[in-house]
Amino acid sequence: TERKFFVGGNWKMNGNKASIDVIVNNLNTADLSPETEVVVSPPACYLDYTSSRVDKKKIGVAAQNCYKAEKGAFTGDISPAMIKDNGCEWVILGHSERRHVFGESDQLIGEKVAFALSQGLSIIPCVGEKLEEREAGLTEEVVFRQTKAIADNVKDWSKVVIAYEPVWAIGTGKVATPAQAQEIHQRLRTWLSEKVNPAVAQNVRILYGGSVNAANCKELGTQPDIDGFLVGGASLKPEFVDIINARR
Ligand code: G2H
Repeated sequence: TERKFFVGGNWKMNGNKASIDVIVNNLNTADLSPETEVVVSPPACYLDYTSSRVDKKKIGVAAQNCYKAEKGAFTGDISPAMIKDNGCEWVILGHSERRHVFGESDQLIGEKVAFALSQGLSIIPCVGEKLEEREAGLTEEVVFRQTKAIADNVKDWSKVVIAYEPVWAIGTGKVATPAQAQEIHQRLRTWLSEKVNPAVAQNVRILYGGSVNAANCKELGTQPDIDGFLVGGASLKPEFVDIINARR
């Protein structure tokens, strides 16, 4: 396929200027595969600090969330324009922690998708089932419902990289097997082919997320419908470089 491999580092609510210096210096000087598109995602208060330090030729920067309005009385939130003003091009939307810790709905995430795209950001919307949903045989129903709420709000798919992150595999050390991940990625691509169109399904990158590390990334990365990773815990460590280079 021609889909460029993509690895995002989602730092979540971790770190400080000193630890960001260590991560960024490591990435800037590392031998990163030019075949991989790399994005890191710091906490909102470090967007400027991070984007002004990464080597922009090799590394993009994403916010972890944003709101669906340009400005106004939305205490505690940030807008797409603010993300861009801090030198960043991307935003993660609908991460499972936004859904399940902060109660974001499919409806709200869809509105954020539409607004972030309209403001010129590229987006990494996330989908994924909870353990009880998987055990009840609802994985596809949940993933397709979440994806529909996103897809209904996308016109330009070149600005979208989807992340499939089964909630039971997030930060638990319990990674999906390559076969489990591939199965859902393939079904999601088929869904996109039928519900959006075949060209979008063929070209959109679908990342796997959930306890990806240096030890498991190679086998996951060889699956035909896995086009990269969204990495949490391991993106804070030097092994993030090995994950970026998983296909080498
Ligand atoms: C899933 C992932 C990053 P981790 O949330 O988005 O985190 O790799 O720590 O499971």
